[in-house]
Amino acid sequence: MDFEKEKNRVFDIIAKQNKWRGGECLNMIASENVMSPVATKAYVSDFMHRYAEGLPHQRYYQGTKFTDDIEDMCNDLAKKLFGADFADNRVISGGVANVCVFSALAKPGELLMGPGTPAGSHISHEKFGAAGVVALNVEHYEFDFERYDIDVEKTVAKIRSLKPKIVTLGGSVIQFPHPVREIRAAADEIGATVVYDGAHVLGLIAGGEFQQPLKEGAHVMTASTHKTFPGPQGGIVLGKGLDEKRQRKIQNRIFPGIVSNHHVHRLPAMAITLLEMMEFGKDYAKQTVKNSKALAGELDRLGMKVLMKERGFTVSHQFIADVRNFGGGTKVADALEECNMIINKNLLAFDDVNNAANPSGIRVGTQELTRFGMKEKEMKQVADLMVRAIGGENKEKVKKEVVELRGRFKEVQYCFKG
Ligand code: DSN
Repeated sequence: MDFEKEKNRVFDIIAKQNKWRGGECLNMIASENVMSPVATKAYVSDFMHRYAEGLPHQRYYQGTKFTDDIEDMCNDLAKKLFGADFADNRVISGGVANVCVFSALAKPGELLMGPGTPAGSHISHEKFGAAGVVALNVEHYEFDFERYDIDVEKTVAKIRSLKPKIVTLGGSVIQFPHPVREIRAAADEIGATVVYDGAHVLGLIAGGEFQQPLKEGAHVMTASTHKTFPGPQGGIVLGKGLDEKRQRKIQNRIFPGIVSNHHVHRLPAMAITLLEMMEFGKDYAKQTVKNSKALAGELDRLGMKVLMKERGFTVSHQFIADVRNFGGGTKVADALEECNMIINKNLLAFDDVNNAANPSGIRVGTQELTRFGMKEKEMKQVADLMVRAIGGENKEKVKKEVVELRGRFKEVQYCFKG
């Protein structure tokens, strides 16, 4: 093997990725974001070489006194920012957070209920995903197709009748607040735990621009830390009013249960992002939602069927559109990618979950465009470019305009400078 050549190949791939996704694309995957330059700087340190199994100050290896400091700092900042009395930053992704929490709060064979993937739940809430892997049974809530949302009344009746151990809210498609208070009231009747998957909206929650699940009654909030919350890739578990027993079970599931080392190098970047969100989160979250509404509205005006129009499309960072008229989600997502606009195809609530290869919809998120300073004016331009790309206009021409637009928004905003 020519090692020099292969080594250079690695750096060549990095350079291409940095140039393309990092500098020439309009990135609108609703689950991605960019860290600030200061958080990025904090990401690379000696911590990335180290181990720290167990809880701070109770580790199984030596050499962890500064890991304890940074992990304590992350947990304290997270509790403050999210109004939680319990925070654990050791889960290495939102999905892992869900496995830990679900397996801690219910035994094999017991029932978890949630909206279901076509209605927005993350795959980890499903029988074919993490919930099933830890041998839970799964039933879905009732869906109101007219409002395109959870049918609260019928769902509460179903919860009363099926008596699940865990009820989930939140997830991967979430344009409007979920009925946390109503589901908590039903959960209390049967002794179930309410788990809100805040992976997508964590940054909006931090900025006070979305529902506050823990205040509204969720016992636990799981999340990833890199979607609207623009931190390092990873996860978090937060709790409020959770009794000692359930808290300990969750912590035991994290370690020694499912996570061994918890990727301690992400903690300094997490601490910086928590601080940045305390300082700049409100403005960032507000503009993200404004941009999401503006982009959805303009796409709708230009002929795309954006869902939930009657309710104003969205009050989060994301919206979904039914693109069957344009050939379906796969065709549209591919056409956009050819013009450097990156979104994902998405199941809609009426889709068969087995139709994930070509679902009816697309999902679009505005958090990353917002981080780079784009506002409503640019959203109009983005909508125009999207519709032209899907409509079959010369791809090179559209792509050139995309690269030009992106080139004017290179610096991350809403963060510490220097
Ligand atoms: N499935 C991812 C998403 O919502 O995009 C999250 O893991």
